[in-house]
Amino acid sequence: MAMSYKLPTTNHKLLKIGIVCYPSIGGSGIVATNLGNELARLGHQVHFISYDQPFLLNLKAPNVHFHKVNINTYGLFKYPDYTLPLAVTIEQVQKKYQLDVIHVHYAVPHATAALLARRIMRQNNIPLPKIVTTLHGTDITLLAHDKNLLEIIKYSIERSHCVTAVSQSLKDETLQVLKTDKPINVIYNFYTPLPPTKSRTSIRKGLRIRDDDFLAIHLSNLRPVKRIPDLLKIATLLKTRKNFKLLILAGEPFAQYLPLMKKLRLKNVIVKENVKDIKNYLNAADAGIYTSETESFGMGMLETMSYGKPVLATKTGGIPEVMRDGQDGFLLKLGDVKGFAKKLELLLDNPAAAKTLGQNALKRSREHFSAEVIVKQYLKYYTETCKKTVGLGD
Ligand code: GMT
Repeated sequence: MAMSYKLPTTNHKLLKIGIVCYPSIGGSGIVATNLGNELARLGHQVHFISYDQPFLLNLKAPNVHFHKVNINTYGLFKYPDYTLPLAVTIEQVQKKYQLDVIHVHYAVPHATAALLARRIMRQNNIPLPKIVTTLHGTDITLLAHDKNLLEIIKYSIERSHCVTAVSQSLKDETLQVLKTDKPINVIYNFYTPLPPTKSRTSIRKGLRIRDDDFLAIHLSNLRPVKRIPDLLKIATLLKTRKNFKLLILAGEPFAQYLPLMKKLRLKNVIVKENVKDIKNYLNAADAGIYTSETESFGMGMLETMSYGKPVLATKTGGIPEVMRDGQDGFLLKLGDVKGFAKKLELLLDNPAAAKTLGQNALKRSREHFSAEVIVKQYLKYYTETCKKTVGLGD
């Protein structure tokens, strides 16, 4: 498995780029951090701005800088505010480094803070950067349905110089929900699989499962949108298949689902929280399973595909843009737990078919969602599309 790629030669001038993202585990944090890491590898100066150091960030790498946003909790304010200290930190970084582009991940509060920072910069005669906003989903699929937030989301998107969405499905939904004609470019997410550091056998030993057990894996933050009860129902339907095991790698505490696990008397489900070496578990698994109500992209699916494993997922949001039904795995109707169980049985009974689907998935992940393919698109976007964008009126 080729895990890294040759540095592409680039004709672009070297840029100074700010990246504003959430630092914690989550698809958007992974994409933003890896994008910054890749840009730094290409020689661009990359300045991360966040309330904590993103967990995938290697500060010892050349061209990588991190600026922490300090949040004060004055007794005067009932609720600590992040937007204002973030805006001031962005302005201070700009004053010192004069960035060409500030690429924010999420419209609120990140684009809002960057736009406010830009107004302060103008006031203080500081050279102005372009603001690029990437939409990851929740801004639109959840927050924009809140009357208190809709207008600020719309403003932050419309006033950004350039906007990208991680799938066509998210772009369409954004245009429809915000009733805007703001140009939005689709740039898909990417993922670079890291080589495993432990063998399949040793990981399986640690999980107390056999080498010939069929291990389905699910990784997510367990938010309600992931429909964890559906996963548990699928595992219930497969109780009679003694060699079926489901591994849930939980980004957030699993405790809320323990009563259901107990009620369903599940013995074939293993849960691990806060796993850092996800690569070893993906490598040791046989397939991925994702029951989400919606996903603007579905990073967990891409991560699974990047390790050469087939994926079973709901046909919703941007997922069908990432994987193809019958080629990289199977797409199923939301809530069709019986359908999921049937397809898993099909894979259990046909290891050769599972292998072929997994190989297709790997090929697709490399051809469409690799750093090599996607980082170039962002660079082109920063240097060509955004360069031309004028008329923000701020
Ligand atoms: O909602 C989440 O699962 C977290 C969120 C995030 O910030 O990572 O995920 C959203 O962005 C990811 C990265 O672009 C996408 O892969 C996820 O599909 C998207 N989540 C939803 O749309 C629910």
